[in-house]
Amino acid sequence: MQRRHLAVAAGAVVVLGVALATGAQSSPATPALELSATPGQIQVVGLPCLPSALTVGMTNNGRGSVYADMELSAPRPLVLDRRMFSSWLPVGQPVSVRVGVTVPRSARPGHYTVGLSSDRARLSVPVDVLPLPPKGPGDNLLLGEQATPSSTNGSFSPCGAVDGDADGDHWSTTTGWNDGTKSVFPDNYTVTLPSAGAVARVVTATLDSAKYPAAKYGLRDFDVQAHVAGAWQTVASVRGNTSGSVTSTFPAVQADGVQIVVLDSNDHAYSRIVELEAYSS
Ligand SMILES: [Ca+2]
Repeated sequence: MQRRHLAVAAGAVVVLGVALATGAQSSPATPALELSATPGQIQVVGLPCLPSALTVGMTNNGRGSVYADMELSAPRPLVLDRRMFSSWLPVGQPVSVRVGVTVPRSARPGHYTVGLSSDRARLSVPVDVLPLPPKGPGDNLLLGEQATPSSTNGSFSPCGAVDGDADGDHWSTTTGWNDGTKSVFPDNYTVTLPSAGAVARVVTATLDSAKYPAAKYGLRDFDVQAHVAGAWQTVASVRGNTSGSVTSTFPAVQADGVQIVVLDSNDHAYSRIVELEAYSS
């Protein structure tokens, strides 16, 4: 049997408010508290660099400011990075916080629920745990795996270059990696695999868009390295690049990690990778 949540659009806000009795008696009115979650439904994959998150909020629709607690609960295998959200709530001013939702690699796919509750309100948020993406021949081995760059600029995410989005037109702090040491090289973008396997091709997509062409902003000189039997070895070297996407092919190695060592970029300032991919053939 399968529950379906077809009607919940991404970005929707699910709201369940509990209006409280506010009789015209002398007792002070208890505030009505409204809970919210955005999006109204999320999907989670058991890979370390494909994180999911909810933004949960509370709104005080009562007559006076209150201090409120929201408890968050979730069944295994869901893991929440917070279990409680407490805030002073002025009337009519929503407050919200981000809650990371992850599952281990071994999580069984299925439908689960994150529960939000306060004294006077409840809200359930459906969570779909998806199967792991295939990592066979022809599949990108680096998708969602742990990325540990040498540095990361500002609000960019270390995971931005293994999130499956290689489109330079989408370049932003959410899909792409930009190092944090301006005009200082080398910079490393390192991705660790859960076990060693054949790697014979690496595709490096650097920043390349109409606004930010690779010839001006992309990687210029870099080495492609594979972690083989406990040591990094250079499997390809690229020099003087001006292309948005560089495919490096080499005799297959048994690697449990792949990294790009950036020696220079075309603006001589920052290393920018939109997506890094590796394949077994
Ligand atoms: Ca990306």
